[in-house]
Amino acid sequence: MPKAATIQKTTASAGKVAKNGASKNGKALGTAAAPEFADVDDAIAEYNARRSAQLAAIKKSDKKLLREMLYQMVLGRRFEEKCAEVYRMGKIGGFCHLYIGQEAIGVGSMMMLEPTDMVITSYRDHVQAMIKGMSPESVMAELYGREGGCVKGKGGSMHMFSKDLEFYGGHGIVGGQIGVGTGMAYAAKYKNSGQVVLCFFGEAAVNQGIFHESLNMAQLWKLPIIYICENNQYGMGTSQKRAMSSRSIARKAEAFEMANEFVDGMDVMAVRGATRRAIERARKDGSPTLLEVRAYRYMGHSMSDPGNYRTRDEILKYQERDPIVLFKDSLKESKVLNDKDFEKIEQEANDAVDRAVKFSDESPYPSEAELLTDVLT
Ligand SMILES: Cc1ncc(C[n+]2csc(CCOP(=O)(O)OP(=O)(O)O)c2C)c(N)n1
Ligand SMILES: [Mg+2]
Repeated sequence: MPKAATIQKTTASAGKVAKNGASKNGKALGTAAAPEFADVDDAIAEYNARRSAQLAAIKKSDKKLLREMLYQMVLGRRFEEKCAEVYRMGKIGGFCHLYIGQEAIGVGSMMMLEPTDMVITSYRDHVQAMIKGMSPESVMAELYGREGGCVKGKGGSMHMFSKDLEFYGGHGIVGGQIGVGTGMAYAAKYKNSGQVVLCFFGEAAVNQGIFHESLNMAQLWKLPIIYICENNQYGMGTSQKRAMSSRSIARKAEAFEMANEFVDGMDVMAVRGATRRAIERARKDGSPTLLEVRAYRYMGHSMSDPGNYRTRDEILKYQERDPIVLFKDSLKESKVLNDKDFEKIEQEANDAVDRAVKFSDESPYPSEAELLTDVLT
């Protein structure tokens, strides 16, 4: 088997995890330890050891909330699988980037937010839009380019947006949302609104100047923003290893004296814990945080990716620590849910996706009169 793509682990022996789910050698303000690279087998060992932290976090959490978290993860997965299916049928045109494998990041972080808090992300935005409260119907219809979509079919896959829900896109320029998100946090501080901003981006965006310029300003001005780097290990067909000289993304925050944490993105409770700590800092005195959340993209970069830069074996290995399966198993072991409850969750998610497809099939295309509305000319 060709050597698997590498991923980061902390320098502490793999698997040593603090009770709160953060790396054991993380310091008071969540400063991540110097990471090194490990192969996927080490990552699996690390996760297995971390499982006790997930079980402990589950024990302390509300059962209804845990059920909702699992539902949102399953809904995201089923929704995206359906996207791939209808894309291949020609119902969705243009670019389409799927989130499969990364669900624990969106759910773990965004379900810590108040409805008034703001979110901004990249083009990999369908699932995050739904977690923020957008209906599967309006996300799917947007993908179809139909009138019933969240922006009337004029944005498509990469531009989910809802001012009412404080969801500010869906951005196609790599790293572009980091500057805009920082501006949103500045506005929240200026207006003393009490809002925090979650700003998501991929690891390849970290090589853009805007990342460094924004973090500098956010720390200098104490802006209430949480930068969440979804390190899925690839920027299109380029592995992080081939593109970044210093591969700990969390540690880059230290250049700005910013709090940071390195988190296992396959563990939804670990993501939740790290986000809780970051939100507390943001609400207390507006301090920003950088979270590097490691995950793995199961699907191609977009629907048109031939995927010849990695092996099938590598993908299968990562799928062994699937975030949904692992969370399900932990919930079962904790006696929060049983097999019947899981079946019900699956059924509810499948029904929601079917309704979204039906709605989108029936929704008309935008009329010609819409061509110049809501657009900057
Ligand atoms: C400024 C800019 N450069 C290049 C591109 C082309 N491009 C689109 S996505 C992408 C890779 C981004 O990878 P990453 O930030 O890791 O996010 P992921 O797709 O893995 O979620 C590139 C290079 C772009 N859209 N914008
Ligand atoms: Mg990436």
